[in-house]
Amino acid sequence: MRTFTTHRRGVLTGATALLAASGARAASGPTAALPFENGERPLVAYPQKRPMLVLTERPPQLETPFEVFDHGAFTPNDAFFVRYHLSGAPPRGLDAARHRLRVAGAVDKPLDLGLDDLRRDFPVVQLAAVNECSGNGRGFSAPRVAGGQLGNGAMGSALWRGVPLRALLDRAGVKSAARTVEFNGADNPMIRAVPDFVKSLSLDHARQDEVMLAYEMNGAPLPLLNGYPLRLVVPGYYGTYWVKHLTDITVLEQESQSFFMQKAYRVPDNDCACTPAGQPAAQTRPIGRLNLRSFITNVQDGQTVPAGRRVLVRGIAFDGGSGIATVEVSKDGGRTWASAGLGQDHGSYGFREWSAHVSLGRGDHVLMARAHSKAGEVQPMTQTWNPPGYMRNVVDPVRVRAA
Ligand SMILES: Nc1nc2c(c(=O)[nH]1)N[C@H]1C(S)=C(S)[C@@H](COP(=O)(O)O)O[C@H]1N2
Ligand SMILES: [Mo]
Repeated sequence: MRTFTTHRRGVLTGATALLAASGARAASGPTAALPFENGERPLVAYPQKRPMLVLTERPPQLETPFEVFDHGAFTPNDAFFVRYHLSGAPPRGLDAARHRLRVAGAVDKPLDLGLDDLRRDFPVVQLAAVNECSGNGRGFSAPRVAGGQLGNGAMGSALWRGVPLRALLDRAGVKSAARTVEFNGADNPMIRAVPDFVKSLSLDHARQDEVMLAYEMNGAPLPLLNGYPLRLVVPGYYGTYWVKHLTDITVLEQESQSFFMQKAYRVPDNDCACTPAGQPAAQTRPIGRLNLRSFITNVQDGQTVPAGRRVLVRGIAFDGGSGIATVEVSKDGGRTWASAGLGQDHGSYGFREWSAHVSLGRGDHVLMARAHSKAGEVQPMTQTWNPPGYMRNVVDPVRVRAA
């Protein structure tokens, strides 16, 4: 039996066995139902996690129970969603004390650093940022699309702490012909035919202030399943770029040829990143910034609320980094809107809480929230379509009965 060690917390004995056993438990244990066909999911507690909705066991893909988002602007580590591609993930035997990060390729001075070196020799940055999977909400796609049938629990906001990527690139001395920076983690394919999970950023993007290598999340070491002991954090961008268990940074003089840049995680190359329903895209580009979204978190679809009294409606909103300007709430399915109050500003990359009061007469009503970004965008009332079901951000109806 192998063991995992976790930084500062000692040895997590038998985490591998636990990962296997949790699969066995899933067959008969508690479940949660997502509101679409085949939406029943086992609720299982993996190591360092509370019970989460299991999409796949091998590799573990876990969704956050939606009610967690009603408890504040930060998603607790033990409830933060988990996404992996390669069946052997998470990698075994990770140990912060022995972990190495290499910076190589088109640089003057390749680096080979331990986490102690990162903490001692480089500046510290800390930032709240939303990590959202491109396919968050894919299960609601209409017409439906292939891929993990996710509800809205493949997102989370955390306070990330680490080292600015630019500081490492500067230390290594990037050559003048360099254009791209590639990132690889400790998880590897089990067979040669499967491509490794490698992602890239343009050199210009990699050098932006907010891009960091994080070793802490919400004041604690990263949970194993969220990238322990070191991950890339790309604020404002979809989670696919946030490479976990980071071991290798390679500076290139050309574009990355990785499967996960050239073939996967691409969207139609037009303004709406969309195609007519059911049709493929003629041209695609790598997915980029997070779409503007908002969610009502304290009232559920189908719920009964008191009639003729003030009812609190609250939730969260975020976008790709401009920040939230306003959130509006409708109690009549989008015919009229009223401004919500915004909660504390944790920076333009994090969740922004909001709340409003509505008063409802007896009968059926449709509540909605709609965010406006500081970049001047507004959430759409109808959802466009794309083949992989990425970037969902439509205003969602919450049907309630006042009684
Ligand atoms: N090493 C590694 N990093 C990875 C992935 C992966 O499969 N392996 N998946 C990516 C994708 S698609 C997403 S959405 C995020 C999810 O981060 P989380 O599991 O910490 O929530 O991790 C990204 N980083
Ligand atoms: Mo993802």
